[in-house]
Amino acid sequence: MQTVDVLVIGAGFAGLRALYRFRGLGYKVKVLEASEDVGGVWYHNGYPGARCDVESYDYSYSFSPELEQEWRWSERYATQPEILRYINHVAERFDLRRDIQFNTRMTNATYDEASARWVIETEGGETFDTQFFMMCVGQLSTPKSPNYPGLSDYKGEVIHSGKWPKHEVTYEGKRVAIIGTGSSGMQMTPVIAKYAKHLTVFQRTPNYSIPAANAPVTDEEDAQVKAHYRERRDRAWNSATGLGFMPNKTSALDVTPEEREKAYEAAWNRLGFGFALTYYDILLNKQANDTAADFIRRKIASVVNDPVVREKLLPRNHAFAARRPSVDSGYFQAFNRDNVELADLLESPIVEFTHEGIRTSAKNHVFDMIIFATGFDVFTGSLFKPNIIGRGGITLKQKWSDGPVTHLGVGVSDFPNMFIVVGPGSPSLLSNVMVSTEEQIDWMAAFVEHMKANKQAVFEVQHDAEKEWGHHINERVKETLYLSTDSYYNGAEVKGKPRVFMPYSGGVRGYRRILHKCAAEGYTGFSFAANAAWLEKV
Ligand code: N01
Repeated sequence: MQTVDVLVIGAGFAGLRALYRFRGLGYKVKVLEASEDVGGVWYHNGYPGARCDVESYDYSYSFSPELEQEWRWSERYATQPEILRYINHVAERFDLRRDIQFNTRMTNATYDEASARWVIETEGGETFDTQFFMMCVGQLSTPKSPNYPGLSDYKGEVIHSGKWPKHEVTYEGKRVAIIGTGSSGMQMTPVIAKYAKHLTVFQRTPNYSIPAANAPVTDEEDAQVKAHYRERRDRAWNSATGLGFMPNKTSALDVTPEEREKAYEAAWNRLGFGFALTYYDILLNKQANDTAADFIRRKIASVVNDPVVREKLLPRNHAFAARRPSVDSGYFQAFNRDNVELADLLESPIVEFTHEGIRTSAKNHVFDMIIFATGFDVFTGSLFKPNIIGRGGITLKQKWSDGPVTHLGVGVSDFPNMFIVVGPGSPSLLSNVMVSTEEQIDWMAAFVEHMKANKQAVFEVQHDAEKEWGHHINERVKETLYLSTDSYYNGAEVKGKPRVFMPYSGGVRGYRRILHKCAAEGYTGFSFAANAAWLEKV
């Protein structure tokens, strides 16, 4: 059995950051990673066209000014290989690999009440004993593939976007299917379209998307960002989304249609996700939202030639950004190619897979390769994979049977000394997740330092605090349009999943203030103890 102070699960952006921070404070840290290398989702999502839809300079670590200065991003939105190179660079530069154990999947984590420590077991039969236990497993890391009748009969290649093979995948001369039109499907479509003999995109829900307006980063731009990096970070930390866009105080309904058109046009051509912040109430008021949605529909319509395909691609059944919109590079234009076909699943659902392809209610499709871009079991998928057993033998799955409950998205009652990073209850997927990751980990490190200074060995979330935070999450989301549609924010992506809104919609800046207030007031909502004996009394 190995004994450590902090055991971290996952060697993606969050796990590496946790290792760096806690090791720097003198704690003995170990990271367990199921895969053979660092990178988390960026290791697995190697599909063609994969790139970040947050600008490179903002989707990067802020903890080291030297790292900021020496790393040179080549494009405004970095591709997956470039992000993976960055993660590897960080791992090397800060000598992180020596504390990461690869090819090691955690299967069980059990809180031992007598010692007030966690016992972690792995698939390979190893055991670790740790005081603190951190889940850094991401939110989009358990791929979800529909289980169609006949799937196992299909003789061609089947690939999931979130578990892209490491061998080279070629499309030349092939008939390819993509199922799903979320960010992954939309990113890969124009790239695969260029090479495949024929590409069929199966769409269930038309999705909003904003052009990436990607471009190479010039030396001048790079120097400009690097000369003012702190100010840029400050803007990100103090913005609602962590993307650095400052709140616009104007309502979309308080300007003339001409002014609005001009503002949307400017944002469309330059801002990526910032488009959603053209007016402060786009995500708060349906009428305001309609103005943005209508603008996007007109933009989509203007680039698709075929009137029937055009109509099918227009998102109409949900408010813009109430589900995660995409940032694309030529998705809609790809349907103007002769070799690209849109298959509308609402009109003609999939009946079954056959040995040579897919049969819908309309026709038989023959494919050499089928790609599932069907998303993930979001937020809880990877938290439920291992068996996490807290106080009194309760499992995390049991505890969250009606949906996740947390205090501040940091910890869970009955699971002492366990941290969850950018999981449910935190801004997470509603923010630039890099900002939220660093914010939480630094806060957790200060929290543990506080415990050490006060000679406390155990923390636990108070039940009332957890209830209050859940109430606050629900109150904040009611101010928005997020509840107006089904989405993975509210558990609709997996049949039978509890339908609760999981991330915190109060914004990065607001969340940050709440975390800091909690710390300033002596970590309200948490109980502390010097040893395990107190647990009997709680
Ligand atoms: O997954 P999704 P994703 N039959 O869940 C469809 C991040 N990301 O991998 O909407 C047919 O968004 C489903 O249809 P519907 C980003 O946060 C970031 O694309 O359920 N179709 C939908 O169209 C993103 O939001 C980047 O009706 C089925 C699609 O599959 C998140 O990851 C890049 C189906 C799934 O869309 C997930 O994106 C890529 C079925 N049975 C991803 N089941 C960056 O740029 C599902 N679908 C950083």
